[in-house]
This record gives sequence, C-alpha cells and structure tokens, in this order.
Amino acid sequence: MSDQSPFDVDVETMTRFVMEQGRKAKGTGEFTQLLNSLLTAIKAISCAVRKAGLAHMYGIAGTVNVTGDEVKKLDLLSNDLVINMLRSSYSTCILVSEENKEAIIVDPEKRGKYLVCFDPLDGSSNIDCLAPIGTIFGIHRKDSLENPTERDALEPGRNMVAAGYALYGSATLVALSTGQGVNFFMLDPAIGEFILVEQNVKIKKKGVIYSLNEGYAKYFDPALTEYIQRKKFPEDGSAPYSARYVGSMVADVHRTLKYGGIFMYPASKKTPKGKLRLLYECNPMAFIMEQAGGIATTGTQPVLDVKPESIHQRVPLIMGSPDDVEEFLSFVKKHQTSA
Ligand code: AMP
Ligand code: P6P
Repeated sequence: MSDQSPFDVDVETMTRFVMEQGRKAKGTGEFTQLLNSLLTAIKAISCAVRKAGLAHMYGIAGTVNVTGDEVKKLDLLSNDLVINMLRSSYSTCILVSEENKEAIIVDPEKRGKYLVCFDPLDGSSNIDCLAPIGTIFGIHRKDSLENPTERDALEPGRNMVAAGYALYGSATLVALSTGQGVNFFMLDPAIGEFILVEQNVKIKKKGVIYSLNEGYAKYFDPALTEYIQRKKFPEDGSAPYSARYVGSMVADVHRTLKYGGIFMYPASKKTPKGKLRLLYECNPMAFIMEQAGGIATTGTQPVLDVKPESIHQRVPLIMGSPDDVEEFLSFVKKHQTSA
C-alpha cells in the first residue's frame, strides 16, 4: 500500500477552522454564519473569475459605479453574490459596497448584528489582462440597532471585529483576521474548500521592495520624492530596493505581507486624499497589516483611527514593514519641520 495517501482525511478546512473559533468564542453562531456565507460568495466569484473568458463575462457591463469607473460584468456578478449571500446569512444589518452609491439596509426579517463593508472585485481594471484581482471585506459589530441607517456605517476601522481579503491569482487565497492574528487559506478546487496553509502570519520588520505608481511622480510631494530617491540611490552603501507594482491593491498588499517592504497610494497633487477608499479597501487591509505586525498610516495618522465622514471617503495609504513605514514617516517629519 503506497504511503502517499491521496486524501488528507482530517484536513483543516476554513469552514472547520471558523467553527472551532466560534466554539471557543462561545457566541450565538451568527458570526460563524456570516463568515461561512461570505466564503460561499468568494468561492463563486473565484469560479466566475476563472471562467470569465469562456463565459464572455469580460468587457464593459455598460454601467459606471459610484467612482465613475466603467463597471465590467464580473464586478456586477461579484457584487450581487456578496450581497445575496450576506443578506441570506441572517447576520447582517448594513452592507456598504464599492459598487453601491448608498448603504444597503438589510430587511428587518433577515437582519443580524453585523455591518460589512466590502469591495466585491477590487482591481477590476485588470480583469481583461488576467492580472490578479481580489475581494476585500471588513466586519463591524452593531448591537441593538433599531433602525439602522447609512450613518451607522461610519465607524473607525479600529472597531472592526474581523477583516480580510480573497486574492484571485495563480491560486485563490483568503487572508482572514478576527483579531487574533492573520491566517491564510488556499482554495483546493478538487474539494471546493479553503485549506489552512499559514497560521499567525507576520510581516518582516524591514523589506527590500517598494510599491507605488511612479507614473505620478510629477505630482509627488517633496518628502515622497526624496524617500523614493533614497530607495533607488541608497546613501548607506546598501543595495537599492526593487520596484513592484501590479496596480491591483490586493495583489500589491498580499505581496507586501508575504515578502515585506512598503505599499503606497499616497496623497499627491493629483489625488490630494489618495485614491483608495477608507471603509472597504484601506481599513480592512490596515486591520490585516497591523495584526501581522505591520504599520498602516495615512501619512498623518493610523488608518484605523480615521473617523469616517462618508461611506466612499478616500484616504492616503502607506503600509507595510514597520521599519520601512517608519523610515518614510521620518521623511514626512523632516519636510514638515523644514517647511
Ligand atoms: P456571535 O454571537 O456569533 O455574533 O459572536 C460574538 C463575537 O464572538 C463575534 O463578534 C466575534 O468577536 C466572536 N466570534 C464568534 N464566532 C467567531 C468565530 N467563528 N471566529 C472568531 N471570532 C468569533
Ligand atoms: P492606479 C484598482 O483600480 C485600484 O482601485 C486598486 O486596486 C489599485 O491599488 C489602484 O486602483 C491602482 O490605481 O492609479 O495606480 O491605476
């Protein structure tokens, strides 16, 4: 008998992991229901993303979203999947989606206690060239909301109970934190389950990669310009950093988490408030980054401490290895004092 068993008969699936965590938390099971419903949506999106070319789902769906971007068919499908799975989980009260101008207030008969902010398919401008894209989500607990409104969604990221992302790349991965560290799960298409592959993920203290869109260099402020120059022409005899930029946030952040370094979508003359959205892009990624021992800042304060003023608010974002982010902030400080 071969000792290479074809199946792990005791495989740690994400569903099992989430249920075990639920038991430890001695909760009502509502949160577990939410996570497993979200997972179903992510599995379906992963399937759609990989079939898109065959199912003629590329191309513009003929509408634009609140940010004015042309919406591709996969965006619409992904958004509908997440909304429908969360609504039918009986665990949510308010849904904030990048694709919906206004917050969705869940019908009373299906209402639970969680607010979920999500970008159903981030990086969608990369769909047609098969670059990695992703789903990003952040979860807040909103106990005893009699009549939930959009304003109840304006919570600082520091109050989240969980956050994570799905990356539809060469494989499909989910990164999840419920406040006790970051875990990675990989989708095994053979059994349609996410498998625990890395526990308590920690980012390197310092990396050797910087990641931002240098095409906008003419708009950079002096502190950023000097920092990037220093990465290319180090003055301490160290080797220059590598530049990596996919232009798909989930791919760029995941690489930063895995390899270390710094990811930036900073304020500039072109985008004074940055481009990325606070509630469903920056906050969830900042939660994950801090849980992995990294730093996530707007350049003036931790992302998670920003008090939102509107659900599609943008903020500048600099995140990654603590030494790299602290070094960038030292340039910000230097230019502030010399200004
Ligand atoms: P619940 O009563 O199911 O809404 O859970 C109450 C709280 O317990 C949640 O807001 C979480 O902070 C925690 N919790 C419950 N289930 C889980 C789980 N599966 N994984 C991690 N934390 C959980
Ligand atoms: P730019 C994708 O459209 C996105 O929203 C993020 O996923 C990504 O980080 C950013 O925009 C890229 O923006 O201006 O560099 O093309």
